[in-house]
Amino acid sequence: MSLLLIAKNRDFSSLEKALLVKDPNLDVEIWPRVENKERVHFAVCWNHPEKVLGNYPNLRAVSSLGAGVNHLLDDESLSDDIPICRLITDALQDQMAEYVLNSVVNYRLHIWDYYENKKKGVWEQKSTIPIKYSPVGIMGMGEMGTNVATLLAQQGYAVSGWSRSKKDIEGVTSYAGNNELNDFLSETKILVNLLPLTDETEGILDLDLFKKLKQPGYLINVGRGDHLVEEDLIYAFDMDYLEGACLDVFEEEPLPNNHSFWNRKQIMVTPHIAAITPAREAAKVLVENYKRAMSGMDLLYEVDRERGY
Ligand code: NDP
Ligand code: OXD
Repeated sequence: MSLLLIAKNRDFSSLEKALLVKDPNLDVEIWPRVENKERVHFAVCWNHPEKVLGNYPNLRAVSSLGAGVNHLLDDESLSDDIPICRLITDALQDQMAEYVLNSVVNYRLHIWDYYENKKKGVWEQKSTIPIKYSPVGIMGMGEMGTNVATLLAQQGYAVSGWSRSKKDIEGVTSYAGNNELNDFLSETKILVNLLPLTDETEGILDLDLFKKLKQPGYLINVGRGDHLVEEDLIYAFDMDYLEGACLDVFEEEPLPNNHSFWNRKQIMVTPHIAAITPAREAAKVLVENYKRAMSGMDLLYEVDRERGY
């Protein structure tokens, strides 16, 4: 029985090492050099080639190498009866909270304007936007969103969260379902997207939604690129619905060299790095789920295929 790591353009050496430290008896294979396809019982995938999973007839479970699983649910070669799980760790949650908090603070302090001014030798003081004028709304109150909301609330921000079901989190106002989306948006100045990508959420970040924020709003997209209607972001700047955006995820990754986002002053681009699990922590969860799958137990962080997350 083997555990297979599959990704395009990824160096798996530290993860392979960490998996073997965790369990020296594990048989780890790295795609595309697979000795025996029949022996592959557990696959760990990130940005994997289309239909590759159909090559392994004895798969018992598949894990994402991250929190998102849209790449696995979209893979038609993966049969419906194979359980899919996610990789959630404290490190992933903490990094996400740190990334969002930093993005919020950079916005309030106009850090990106100072960065531009430094290139031109311009000394111009701007008033920092007070916390009380910076209510944050988080779309998606799951493993990531809850941690982000808690940290921001502890820092003194007015925080609200939007999800399918109501939440009870200290210092956080909860809105649930489509009926409460408009109320949530009207309370929000800084919008953080931490939804999973599903049929329901694809394209949710559009002009109509930006229009409903406290204006001008600010967008932090750390969910998926396909949540955002890219041309609507530009219209939203032109119409002053939004004054800026910090984007970590894009429709096409890497973001193409000629993409207009690179030259937009209002947009901060980071290369999908908001949260990346360190190999040692990832190995703990992967080995646990591998063992569970081999012995027919329920998996940690198993995905509900019907819901799509
Ligand atoms: P979870 O599955 O734990 O949480 C998803 C949340 O979204 C839940 O609160 C859920 O509501 C809510 N939700 C789902 N569908 C809807 C909908 N139609 N309407 C309203 N709310 C909805 O996901 P995670 O928090 O672990 O991760 C979220 C996403 O963040 C990932 O899917 C991934 O795309 C992205 N991500 C990005 C990273 C990066 O580095 N940029 C790193 C990690 C994650 P409910 O609670 O009611 O079910
Ligand atoms: C994830 C990601 O889903 O890094 O974990 O995007």
